[in-house]
Parts: sequence; C-alpha cells; structure tokens
Amino acid sequence: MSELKGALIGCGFFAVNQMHAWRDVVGARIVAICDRDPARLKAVGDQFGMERRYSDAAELFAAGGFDFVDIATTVPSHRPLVEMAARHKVPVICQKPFALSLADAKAMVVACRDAAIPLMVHENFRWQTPIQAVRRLLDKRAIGTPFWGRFSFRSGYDVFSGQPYLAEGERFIIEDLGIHTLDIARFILGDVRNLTARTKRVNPKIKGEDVATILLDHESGATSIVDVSYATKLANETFPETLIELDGTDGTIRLSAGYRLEVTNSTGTIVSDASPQLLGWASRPWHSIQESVYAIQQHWSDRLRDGGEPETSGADNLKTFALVEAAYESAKTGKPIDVEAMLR
Ligand code: NAD
Ligand code: 89V
Repeated sequence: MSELKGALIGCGFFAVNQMHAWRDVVGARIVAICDRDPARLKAVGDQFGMERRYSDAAELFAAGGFDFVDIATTVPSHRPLVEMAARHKVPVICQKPFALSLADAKAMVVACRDAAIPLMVHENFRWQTPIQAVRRLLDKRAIGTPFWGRFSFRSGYDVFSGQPYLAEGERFIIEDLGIHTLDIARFILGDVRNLTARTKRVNPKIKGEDVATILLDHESGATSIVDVSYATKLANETFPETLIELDGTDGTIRLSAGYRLEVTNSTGTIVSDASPQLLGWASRPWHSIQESVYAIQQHWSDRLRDGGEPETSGADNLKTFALVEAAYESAKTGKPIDVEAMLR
C-alpha cells in the first residue's frame, strides 16, 4: 500500500507536536492543513512547508485528495468536524476531550459506524513509555493480580500560558487532564463499574476546578484512586508525569518521580529507568507527551493500513468519557455514580 495522505484541521498550540510527529510516522504524511485563524494557518503552513492550506473545513473536504483527517481543534468543533468527515467517508482521528457531552460522543461513534469509517480518539497518555512499561509488567504477571492502585498527577505547572482557554471553561482539570489519568486507570486496571468524586477550585484566577480526587471500583474487583491537581506547589515539579502505585497479590509496582520504576515480588526488588526518549524535535518537560503523540499516530497509520481497530477507538473512548461525566455528576451530587448504566 502506498503512503497514506492525511489532512490536519486546527493548527494551534498542540498541533505543532502532531505535525512534527507525522513527519516521523512511517506510512503516512500530512498533505493539507486547515485553520480558520489565518495567522495560525500561515505559521504552521510555513513551518512545515505545506502548500495546500484551507481556512474552511468544508472547502478542505470538498477538495479531497486525502485518506484520513486529524482533528486537532478544541472540543466545541469536534462533533461537527467528525460528522463532516463521516459524511465524506474519510477515516478520522479526533483530539481529546472527544466531545462536549457523552450524548455527543455517542452520536459521533454512531455517525462513523454508519459511514463504516475508522474513528480514533487522540488519547495519547497511555502511549507514554513509562505507562507502557507498567502495562508490560502486569502482562508478565510480575505482581500477580492487582487489587489496588493509585494514578496521581499533582503539579503547580502554569498550563494557562500555553493554553489560555483552560482558565475560561466551567470545567477544567477532570475534562482536560483527568481524562488522561482516568484512561490510564482503565488501561491498567480495566473498565469501571462505579465512581465517587470530589473537586475543588484553589486558583481564584480560573473558572473551573483545579483539584479532583476520584475513587473507582473496577469490574475486576480492584479499587483505585485517581487524584489530579494543578494547585500543588512541590519542591521538585513533576509535570507532566503520571505517578502510579499498584499493589498485587504477589508484589507491588511504584512508578515515581523522574520515571523511576520499582517492582517488588518474591524474587526481590528491581529498579529501572522508564524515561521517555527525547525525540529530535521534542523539548523537556513535554518530551514524554511528545513521544506518545508519535506513538499513537504510528499506531493509527499501522491500523489504517492493516484494517485493525485502533486501541483508543471512538467506541473505546466512550468508556473513558463516561468516567469524566460521572466524576462531574458525583462531585455535584456528592453521590456515587453507576458508570455502566451511563453506557447502556
Ligand atoms: P488551540 O486553541 O491552541 O488550537 C486550536 C486551533 O483550532 C486554533 O488555531 C483554532 O483557530 C482552530 N480551530 C478551532 N475550530 C476550528 C474549525 N472549526 N475549523 C478550523 N480551525 C478551527 O488549542 P490546543 O491547545 O492546540 O488544543 C487543541 C486540542 O488538543 C484540544 O482538544 C486539547 O484538549 C488537546 N490537547 C491535547 C494534549 C495532549 O497531550 N493530548 C495537549 C494539549 C492539548
Ligand atoms: O494533555 C493535555 O490535554 C494538556 C495538558 C497535559 C497540559 O494538561 O492540556
């Protein structure tokens, strides 16, 4: 099969990482870009030498000449753009958060299923090197059956300078960052039956919550805690690391600051370095995220070529998105939420 051609919509802050990563992906490349902001269209078009530039997604689709579309816009445009891709029968990658609501996300999955096109959510955190290393240890049964976990992201990093819109929404940390942490919890301990959440806003300059603590009951019987904060001022800032603690029937795993991975079982304790690579175009501390962008895009190229289902397909991501909705509902009502019922 010849190289797949892609079009990217949304040339903002994060799309620059996606454009760099597409250059490294084997089997696919970007041939056209689109942004309604002329300054962003020019900046990214010039940086990556793109000739085909569009200010309107409808014009991009009408012109055609590509095998898939990568939607890198912010959430309000996700549903209309995914449905546009479905109408043109163009396979589609959509950035997280998938949608504004679970109802929208379900409708987007149905639109792509009815059009018989693949749909993947760009849920990249599970593709990070340290997270994959933890998954491999569990697959090797290094700690037996895990019965407890903690997935923790606590930081004082200023995300608002790069992404000012994050300060403006009624929802912040669960929708933007916790969504990744909840997806990691599912990736490591499996799907979730029910959940209880508490949230806080500590930073008075933003609208949404910047602290959340979520208790998850997994279908496997394991219990976990997802705790996320952008109001945590540490001596050693760990942005954007997700720290993991897992207790199993035969041992424990600890992924701690600096990508230190420790496994303890009956054979003793092994400590290894699970650091991500610093790709040529990447920069610290974002390199872990940047490497995972390359990994998920390579996965998409491979699945599109072999016809397999992408791991973070739209259908799969409904189960992560439901956790986000359930967490907000639980924080509002103070009650536990039946996640399985939301997905029926
Ligand atoms: P941004 O505002 O910097 O960029 C979005 C761009 O999309 C803007 O240039 C805007 O003009 C353009 N756009 C919006 N609607 C459009 C439309 N209908 N047609 C054409 N162009 C349109 O936002 P960002 O920070 O780059 O975030 C984009 C997405 O990436 C968000 O959903 C965000 O959550 C996600 N993100 C993911 C990660 C990650 O690690 N997975 C990190 C940062 C951001
Ligand atoms: O992944 C994200 O969506 C980013 C960040 C890691 C900064 O929260 O917004």
